[in-house]
Parts: sequence; C-alpha cells; structure tokens
Amino acid sequence: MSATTTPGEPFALAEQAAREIAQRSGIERHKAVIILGSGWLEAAEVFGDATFECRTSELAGFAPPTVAGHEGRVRSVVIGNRPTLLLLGRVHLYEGNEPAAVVHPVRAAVLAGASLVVLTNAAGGLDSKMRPGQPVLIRDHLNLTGRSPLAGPPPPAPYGSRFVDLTACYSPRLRALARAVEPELSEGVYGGFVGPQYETPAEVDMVRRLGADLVGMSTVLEAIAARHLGAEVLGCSLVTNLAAGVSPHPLDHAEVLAAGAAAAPRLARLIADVVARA
Ligand code: 8IG
Repeated sequence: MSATTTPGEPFALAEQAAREIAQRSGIERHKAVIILGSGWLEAAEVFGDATFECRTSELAGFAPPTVAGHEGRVRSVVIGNRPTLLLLGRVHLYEGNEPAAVVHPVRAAVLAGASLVVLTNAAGGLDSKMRPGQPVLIRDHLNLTGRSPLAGPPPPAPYGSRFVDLTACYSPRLRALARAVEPELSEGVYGGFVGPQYETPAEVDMVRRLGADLVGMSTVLEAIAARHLGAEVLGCSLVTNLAAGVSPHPLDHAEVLAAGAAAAPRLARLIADVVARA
C-alpha cells in the first residue's frame, strides 16, 4: 500500500474495508473496537460469543500478520448492548509494514462506526517495581518510531487536518472510567519503538530519562490515526517483562507471550466493563 503516490488512497481503502465489515457482519455501525495485541489473544473469549468473524485477509487493505500470536481475525461481539469489533492480531512496523498499513485496521474500524478505540499491548516495564502481569493504563506516549500515519499527501475531504492535536490523546474520560472500575490501576507513559529487537540497556536508560514508564513496538501510530478520525482512545499495556537492564534476565519472546496469557483474561474483563459503561 502506498501512502505517497495517490492522495486519499489509505482512506478510500479503509472506507472499503469498513463497508465490507458492515455488509458481512450485518451490523451497520459498530460502536467500539478493541485491538488485542500479543499475549491478549487468550483473552478474546472473555468478550463473549462472536456474532460474526472473518479473517482479515478477506477484507480490503489488511496486511498479512507474520508474528506468532497474531492471528489476523476480525470478530464482532456485543458488550453491554454495544456492537464491538475485536481485532485479533495486529500489523506492526517491525514486520516491514508502512504506517498506512499499520493503522489500516483501526481506520477501518473507526469508519465502521467505532468512536471508542481500545488499544491493548504487551510492554516492557521500566520501573523495577513493576511486575509481569501488571496492567498499566497509557496516560500518554512518546512516538519514537520516527514515522507518522499522517505523513504524505493531506487527507482528502471530509477528513480533518493532518496537524492533529494530541493534547489528550489517551482520553482522560475513559481513563477515569477505567480507574473507577479498578481503582488500583496505575498509569504510565508508553515509549513506542519500531523494534523488533528489544532495547539495549543504554536505550532503556535514555527512554526512562525521556519520561517513559513502558516500552513497546505498537500502539502509537494507531492512537494518532484514531485521534485524527476523532475517536476516543483508551490504551492499556500488560507489563510482561522488565526492560533490558531493569530485568536480571535476557528477554525471551515465548516468556512474553506466556506472561500475557496468564494475566490477560482479568484485563479483558476490565476493558469489557469500561466499554460497557463508556
Ligand atoms: I512484551 O522490553 C514487550 N514488548 N520495545 N521492549 C519493547 N517492546 C516490548 C518489550 C520491551 N517487551
């Protein structure tokens, strides 16, 4: 997918996918979308039975996933009377995808009606007091990818200006709602890297000085694209490892997936509660 040649092409493709989701699910407008990141797939059943499900490969514009634990499915469920899309699996920069491809799923979902976007991920913790399995609400992010889904030709009418305001990127209203459901929930700043390598200890030291509490390889571009389309964003990280130099052990992708699998169902219940009340 090219974001540099044809103005509006990424948006037209997302509109097409949104129409396909509506037609195939029989649901004209979904209200919310939940993107389940690595480790969270185990929790998908918590959101209830699927009223519709298909592979993302059957829909316009979705890049094929290449990473273990990222399945590539779109599912429709009902959470507190709201038709909600679940995106099982994600598209990452580190797979070699362009930003437009990374944010295509979230754009398609928002254009299918989802004015509430929940972005989940697994992340490294930068605070030695963090524990694997601990949820952290994303209060803000550092986009350390050097990329933007809004780079390129200006978005066509009727889309808003690419100079989007990110003052309240992660909705204070939704964060308050999440803390009302779970008062112990901590908040942190998410530093988004391209990956796929984990950070060096020097990079961990750098990003901590810059104000991050968490490090990961997703979420930031999707949050930007969702805000550009006017959706409210809730971000939630599952700390599955302590970052390099914080952890006494080398990092292992299988351990990351296992820690997520163990803790994700509780987290999913929290998110379902927030979506039901939002
Ligand atoms: I899970 O320590 C997970 N994802 N960049 N660093 C980065 N991404 C991550 C990490 C980590 N752990």
